[in-house]
Amino acid sequence: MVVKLQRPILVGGLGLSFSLWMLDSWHDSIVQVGEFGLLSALAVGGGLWLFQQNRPKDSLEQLDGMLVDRATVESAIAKAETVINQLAQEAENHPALETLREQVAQLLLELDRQEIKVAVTGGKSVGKSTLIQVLKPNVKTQNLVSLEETAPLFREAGDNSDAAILAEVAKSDFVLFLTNGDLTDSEFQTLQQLKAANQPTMLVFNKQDQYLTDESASILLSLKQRMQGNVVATAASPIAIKVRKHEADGAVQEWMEQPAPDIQQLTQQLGEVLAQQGQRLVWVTTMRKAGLLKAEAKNWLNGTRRDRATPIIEQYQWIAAAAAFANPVPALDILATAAINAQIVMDLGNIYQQKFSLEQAQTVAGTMGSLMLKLGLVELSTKAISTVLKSNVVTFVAGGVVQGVSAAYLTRVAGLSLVEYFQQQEIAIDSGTGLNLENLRQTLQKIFGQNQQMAFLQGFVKQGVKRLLPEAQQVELVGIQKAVG
Ligand SMILES: Nc1nc2c(ncn2[C@@H]2O[C@H](COP(=O)(O)OP(=O)(O)OP(=O)(O)O)[C@@H](O)[C@H]2O)c(=O)[nH]1
Ligand SMILES: [Mg+2]
Repeated sequence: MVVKLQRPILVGGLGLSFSLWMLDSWHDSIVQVGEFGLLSALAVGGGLWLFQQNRPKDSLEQLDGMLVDRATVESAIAKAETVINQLAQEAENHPALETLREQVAQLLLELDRQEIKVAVTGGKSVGKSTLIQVLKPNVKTQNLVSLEETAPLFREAGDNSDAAILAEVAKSDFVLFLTNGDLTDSEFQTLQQLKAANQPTMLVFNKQDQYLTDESASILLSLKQRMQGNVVATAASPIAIKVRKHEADGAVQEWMEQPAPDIQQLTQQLGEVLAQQGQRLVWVTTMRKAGLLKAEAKNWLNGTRRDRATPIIEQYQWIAAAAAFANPVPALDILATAAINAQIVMDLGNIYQQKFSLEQAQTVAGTMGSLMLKLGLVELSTKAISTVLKSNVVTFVAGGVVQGVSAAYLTRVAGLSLVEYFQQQEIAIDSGTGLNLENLRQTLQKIFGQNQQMAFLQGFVKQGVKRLLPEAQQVELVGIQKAVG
């Protein structure tokens, strides 16, 4: 639905005056805003932005599935580089560019790295140090192999030092994950995490000598079932056993004897993996690092784009507010239409390298408007805003204030949703049909939820009222607020 505005609207207040002319219709409006800087001065605090990193795809079950060839890794590095170049294009002097580029160069060198890094990790006292000690002389391959122990995992519940340890682990090419029996929940979750991050891992059931033979066999079996293979049992330092010797003369001698470490299975399997797959393990690591680098570059890029998108959203927010205030229309569908127009879609799309024709932008705007209506967002926010207004501020203000503030609020939600939506789109949309409705709907609901907190709404309403009401009423308003608060 389109509302014709018959005359230019002049909105003033508190010296924050700005004028705007909306010609023709809400959709194809030509807008001029004076004192644009004032609009951006209305910076709304951070924390509203959600940083979403690309999550790794469901990992493949077996080591074989994780392994990649050189060309695949090279193309992953190239993709990271593309994002970095895009950042350079959009923010020439971005402070992160130098280190990002260094990292690319580093990754290219990494492709030919000869040394294979094996991380030995697990909970406290599972035998990491002991295992490394006995394993070192036994790992013989043509590649150099380093065995590095991490700090113990799972020290305290909810301990975030685990994240730092796992970040260290992520730099290694192969992981030996030690456990001393059936997996605890946190052990299992960490193993899943490693798998999801495409981190080749072998589960090592150490201290198997602490169990009876059939007991340890059944533990090994259950571990194998949970991990789908890739499990070995060891005893890096078996418990000393008492040896009793009966001499010919009837004397009995007793002494403690330290059995040799039982690590044959591990040495054999690890040796095989390293010898046969060493190079590919290095590539998998490089691939992971390329993915992280790309995500980091994307994050910077998104940050730069958000910095440019924010003032635009704010600009449109107050334009919508002023228009709805000056020409209050009670119907919710008109409010939805006022909140999001083709121009904001095009402006934000430009920032995110997603160019829309006017027609496509109109479709997107129309879709978003009707989504907001269907999802009940328009009704909900209008009600919430009028509640805030009544309880907090004034009852005597012109009816247009509710519409004005609601329109601003909806523009904000729509704008932020578009930003979030664009961020998730990997490739530019060349046609309006590229719009992912389901995705857009979810994003709208999410962003609406994030901006619905009472504290935020109250602040927002206050801002809106300040913008919309002339100075005289402001004074009264402050007085009433003081009396109420
Ligand atoms: N019975 C038995 N004890 C073992 C075995 N492996 C290690 N231990 C003992 O377990 C204890 C801890 O071993 P460490 O190698 O220090 O364990 P860790 O994981 O490095 O310990 P932190 O670094 O402190 O987390 C020592 O007393 C080892 O002798 C094993 O296979 N069987
Ligand atoms: Mg240790």
